[in-house]
Amino acid sequence: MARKKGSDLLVAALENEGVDRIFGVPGEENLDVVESLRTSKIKLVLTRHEQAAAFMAATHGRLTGRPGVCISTLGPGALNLSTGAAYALLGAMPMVMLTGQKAIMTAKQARFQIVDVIASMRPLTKMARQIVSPASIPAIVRDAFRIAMEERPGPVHLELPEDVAGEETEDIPPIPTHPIDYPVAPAAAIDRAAEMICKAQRPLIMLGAGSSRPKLVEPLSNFVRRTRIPFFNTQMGKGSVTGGSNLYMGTAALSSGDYVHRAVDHADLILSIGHDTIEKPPFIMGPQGPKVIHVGFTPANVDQVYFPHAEIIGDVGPSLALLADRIEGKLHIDPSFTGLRSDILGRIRDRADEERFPPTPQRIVRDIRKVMPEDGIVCLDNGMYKIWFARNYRTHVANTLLLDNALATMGAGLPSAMMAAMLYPDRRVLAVCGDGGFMMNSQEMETAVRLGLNLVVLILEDSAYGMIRWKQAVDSFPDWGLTFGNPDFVHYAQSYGATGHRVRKTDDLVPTIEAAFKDTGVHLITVPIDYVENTRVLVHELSGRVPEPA
Ligand SMILES: Cc1ncc(C[n+]2csc(CCOP(=O)(O)OP(=O)(O)O)c2C)c(N)n1
Ligand SMILES: [Mg+2]
Repeated sequence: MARKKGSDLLVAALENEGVDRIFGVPGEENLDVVESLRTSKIKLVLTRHEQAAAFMAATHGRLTGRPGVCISTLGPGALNLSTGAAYALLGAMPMVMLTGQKAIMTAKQARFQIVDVIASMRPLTKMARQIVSPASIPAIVRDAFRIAMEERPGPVHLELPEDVAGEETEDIPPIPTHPIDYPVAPAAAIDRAAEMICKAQRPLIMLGAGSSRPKLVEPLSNFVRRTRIPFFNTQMGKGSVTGGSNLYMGTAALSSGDYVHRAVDHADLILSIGHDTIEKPPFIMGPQGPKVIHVGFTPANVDQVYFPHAEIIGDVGPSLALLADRIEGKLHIDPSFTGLRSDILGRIRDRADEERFPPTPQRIVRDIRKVMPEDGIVCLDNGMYKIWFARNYRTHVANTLLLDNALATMGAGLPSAMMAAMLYPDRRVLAVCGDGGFMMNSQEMETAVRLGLNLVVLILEDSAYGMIRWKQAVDSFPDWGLTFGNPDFVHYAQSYGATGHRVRKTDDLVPTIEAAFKDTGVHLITVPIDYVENTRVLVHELSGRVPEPA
């Protein structure tokens, strides 16, 4: 029988899982793997930082349900994957991380570059394992992919030492894959929930992060269409229902006190679908308030602010279909939700047309919605603008506003948009970043240009870590220590071979983004942002302290 190296078995196992790209920065310990990749169907996509590779791989998992794969060397490279691991763990994104290691049978370089990577990955992953023999590779890889994909999805880590990668063994075939179906919730649980919903006067659906799983698009939309129950969503549940938009009550970008919470306060029962308590609470449960039914692949995590009264646990799609069978046509949805809805959405639209320069966040969100088709994908980094997008950006298609309300890390905006652009070359993809977050992974502009991606990056310039500066002001601290200078972003883009644009008047924003999309390649657009609205709306207006200024 032909002999194979450990790295050949690894790559064959990855091909067996349908992997088509691996993102990362190899080190010398990965060279056998690189050589095995050279003759495989899998592309090696070099990034300029491992963190970006992990963000891209995680986003692959988020958008497709199939783990993205990233690779790094030992020690320093592996540690650079950590933030991406945490991003995937908190965000429930399936991902497989492969890292190299010095040989385990010999120690010719003593302890040079060695850190206990497995130990560092353990709290950041669903599984972290060292591969100690080539013969175990097919089984370990299959197990890793299953664990990464199964509910609740997340990252796994495999460490492949240099000598195991290079060691020859018999050619062991990969383990065939098969689809896995989850059990459907038991009838008793569905009956109980149906009874509660039918008794309720003012039921309301909440779509949480888990409802954005790619396979739930159809079943969730059907459920809303059949039951006609009004719904709102958490930040990461945005867009998970298509159609039925006349039932959309808003997005909970804050935990309480926002306009959408009028609907929450009005409800006497909340059917909470896919809520994951890693998200900043979309509403606060207390001793009073609506009854809550949790629907999820896994039981609810009970927290001080989330302790459901009943649960439907099982495959969400078919379980909800059974629930709809029991309640369809039997509900009397309170008509006052309709009036409440137009009031909430009207408030959210406030100042979206304002002409002032620099533009307000509301205007920027409105303009972006204008240039993005329904299936266009907006990928946010983390900053103040995230709250505005979560509140104000209407989504009609699942996973068309990618934001991170879980780890809420800066630096993922550009890499996640690059991944979206690679997966959906025919759709418009826009990264929206603050001037702080963009600079945390801006080196990937080179990767984006090298890959020939069609991508537009919008930078919101306030020369500050704006969100922290805002919090500083809200907490009555003096304005101190949170501003910085920026490079000339137009020249910066050009130096990478991208096209740079600077928006100088508010009315230029739409045509500039539109022209960038009509052209091909990577475009970077910088626009200043007026953050006065942060305090005016999110503090004073919502707390009712300040009347509308003229
Ligand atoms: C990696 C990381 N570091 C720090 C933070 C804390 N943080 C949250 S928002 C923010 C400021 C973001 O600044 P910028 O990207 O310019 O966006 P802005 O709020 O100014 O629009 C900071 C420092 C974080 N979330 N992630
Ligand atoms: Mg900023």
